[in-house]
Amino acid sequence: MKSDDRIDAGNKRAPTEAILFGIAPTGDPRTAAEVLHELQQLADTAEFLTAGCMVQHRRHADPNSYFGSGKLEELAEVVRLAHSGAVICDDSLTPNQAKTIEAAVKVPCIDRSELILQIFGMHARTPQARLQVELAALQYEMPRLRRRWTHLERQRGGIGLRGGAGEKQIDVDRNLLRTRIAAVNRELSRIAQHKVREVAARPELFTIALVGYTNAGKSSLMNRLTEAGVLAENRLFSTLDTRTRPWRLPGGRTILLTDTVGFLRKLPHQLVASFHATLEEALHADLLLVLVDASSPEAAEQLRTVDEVLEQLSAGALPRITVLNKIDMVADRAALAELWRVEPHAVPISVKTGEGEPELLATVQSHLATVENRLSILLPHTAGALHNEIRARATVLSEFFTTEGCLMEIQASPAVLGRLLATGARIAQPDDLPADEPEGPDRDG
Ligand SMILES: Nc1nc2c(ncn2[C@@H]2O[C@H](COP(=O)(O)OP(=O)(O)OP(=O)(O)O)[C@@H](O)[C@H]2O)c(=O)[nH]1
Ligand SMILES: [Mg+2]
Repeated sequence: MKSDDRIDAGNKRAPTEAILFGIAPTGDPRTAAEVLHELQQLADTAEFLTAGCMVQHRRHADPNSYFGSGKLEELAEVVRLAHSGAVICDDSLTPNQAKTIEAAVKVPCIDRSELILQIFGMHARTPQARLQVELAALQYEMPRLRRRWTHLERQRGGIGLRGGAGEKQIDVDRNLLRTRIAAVNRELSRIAQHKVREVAARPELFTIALVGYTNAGKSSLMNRLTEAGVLAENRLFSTLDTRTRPWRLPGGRTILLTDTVGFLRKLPHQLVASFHATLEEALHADLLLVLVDASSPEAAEQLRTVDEVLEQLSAGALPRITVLNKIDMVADRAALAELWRVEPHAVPISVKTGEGEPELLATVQSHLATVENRLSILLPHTAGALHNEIRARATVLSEFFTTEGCLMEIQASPAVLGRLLATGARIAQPDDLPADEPEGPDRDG
């Protein structure tokens, strides 16, 4: 089998039945299906049918064959009895481990990295996402060329690789891969530069990035708040590119929301590197909303993974609000209480029912109040055109019309305040207040 066929999963094919396998620590009381629950979701998303799960309890994977030899024979027997078309490993395998497993089970062996690459290949929509997936797939291929050619040589009855046609072909392929990798990198950095210019040209709007484990409900929350129409579905990695949409707060202020690619435990390192640029854009945000699927039995572990990835991206210190989503589906109240103990300031919500949305809004607004400045300004009638802009970019705490213009108390970032003062507004003076209003402008809520 050519591994291109596996990575290019965009083509429709009849679902292949697969046996999932992995290792668990000695003494782990979970069933094989529980240990491999996430792998099964991934396999499902990649359109495989799970025909069975097998787990070996051991401390480390065998460096040559992943499973021990007895267990590997058992796996081969199960594959034979179930007539499975593939085996899928819960970890990333070395080319050598994959080769040994395929020789034993006699069907293609797909590892976690390859499975995730397939899913990314299926879901990539924008040119940037497609190139990022292609880059990751090319890098994944590079060390595996030898395995592919060993197969071909064996099929043709060759006598091994040394000096044979396969060896020459590996060199040719390796050069082709290198050339393509360089071209994709060039194209990606062109897109990245364009994005940097785009982000820099954005009006100084407060930006929030939605980050979190895959399937936590980031796109659903974005849709609910902005009516953005982003694809949200019960599959892993629905979103691969970064999308930014305006969120209009009550009162008319607009802040930007950025939806991002979901995180995952044991994400292939090629993909982490490729998607760095996408995430980097999001990580220029002023605030992170870290979404957690509170109904998942793995919620605490998923939150830890998110923390680790944020650390790796040097975004660990960004201000953040943790949001416990899918509260409508939480069955295990004790697990929820435990999450709360770890994240005492987390906001519980349900994007589905709308529960908790007002509290989330209030939390975001009170964060804004702590990081922005308040100022009383006078907007002279001659600068009346700025009025709508102020409403969109700043929180208007009060406003009051006088003969001079509009007297406003506003809260905004120093950049926005600076620009307003440079384009027609001025700082309000005590004598801007009408004589009968010595205490200050009326508050209108
Ligand atoms: N019951 C329930 N389901 C929800 C809630 N929020 C989201 N979902 C569902 O969870 C699934 C995943 O939602 P998405 O918004 O695609 O999740 P995501 O975090 O964007 O996922 P990726 O893009 O894959 O990283 C969808 O089927 C949603 O309908 C909620 O509050 N309650
Ligand atoms: Mg999404």
